[in-house]
Amino acid sequence: MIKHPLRILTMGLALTAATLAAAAAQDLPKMKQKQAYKVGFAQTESNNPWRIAQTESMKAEAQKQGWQLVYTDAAGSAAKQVADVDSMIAQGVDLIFLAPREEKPLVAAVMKAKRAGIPVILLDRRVDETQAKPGRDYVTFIGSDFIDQGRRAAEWLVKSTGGNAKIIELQGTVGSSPANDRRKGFAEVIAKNPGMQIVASQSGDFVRDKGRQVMETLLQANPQATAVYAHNDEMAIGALAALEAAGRKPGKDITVVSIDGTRDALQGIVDGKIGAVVESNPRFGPKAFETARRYAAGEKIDPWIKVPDNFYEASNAAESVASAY
Ligand code: GZL
Repeated sequence: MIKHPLRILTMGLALTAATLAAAAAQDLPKMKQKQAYKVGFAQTESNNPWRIAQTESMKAEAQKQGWQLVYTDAAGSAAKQVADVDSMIAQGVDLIFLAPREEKPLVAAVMKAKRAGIPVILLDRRVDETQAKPGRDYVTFIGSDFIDQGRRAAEWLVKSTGGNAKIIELQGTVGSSPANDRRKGFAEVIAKNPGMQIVASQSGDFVRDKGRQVMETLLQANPQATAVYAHNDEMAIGALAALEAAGRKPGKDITVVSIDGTRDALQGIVDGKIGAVVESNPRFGPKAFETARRYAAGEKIDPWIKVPDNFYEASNAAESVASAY
């Protein structure tokens, strides 16, 4: 008997739910204590300085600790990142560090590793916590408070514009926790200031040239804009090119605020083109490996190990350019 497509879909969803529930019921995999480990690091992509700095930090720490690192680069594909985690499971790594590109698709990778008895530590980005939880499905999330980053960017913008601005927002990767939460934190503060208005908001995927293209389009449609909020520095730098090509003078007739702390962005502050940058520290290596070792030793690990972030503006950017990435 041919099953109706809807029936097949319903069965599929039921199976997924059942699989998730079964995995959730299992205990968090342990990590045997050894002198050195074989660990995986599943990176999202290497298309901007932030991602490259994160990878360099992980590779340097693996070298320093004498651990074997199985590194993969998903080249911007959540599906490939899930497959990359599959390959690490097949290689029998002791633990997986995962920077989940997007919140929902990467839940599958976390649960597959758990079912295979391999602990996962999330770095940098979160997965959907209604489906996978720290302390139950993965060890912990090590990363910044992206909602607070959005709030800090908005608070600075309110102060620097006297509470009056028409804002173009350049969002990060669609479905990623930094994009979702930076938007949420920023909007929360803007909503409390009647003179502040987000006139347009669109994703530039955290990429410089997409940021430039999106800025060009949104600026044409919103010539009245007086401020730009970029979810990362690469899109902010791209936005500067679009603004100047349109005859605008960033830092004079339009205020730009961003997040990350790359060398180009800090130089942009020194040059007076970018107003402020909220740091999002990419150098996870030491804390990631220390946490794995603590977990292996049987220590209780907090569900969120929060990474502290600096704040850069005209008063302190110059002194940090040399050490930036
Ligand atoms: C933030 C990180 C973001 C950066 C971007 O922790 O996930 O991804 O802000 C990067 O520059 O692409």
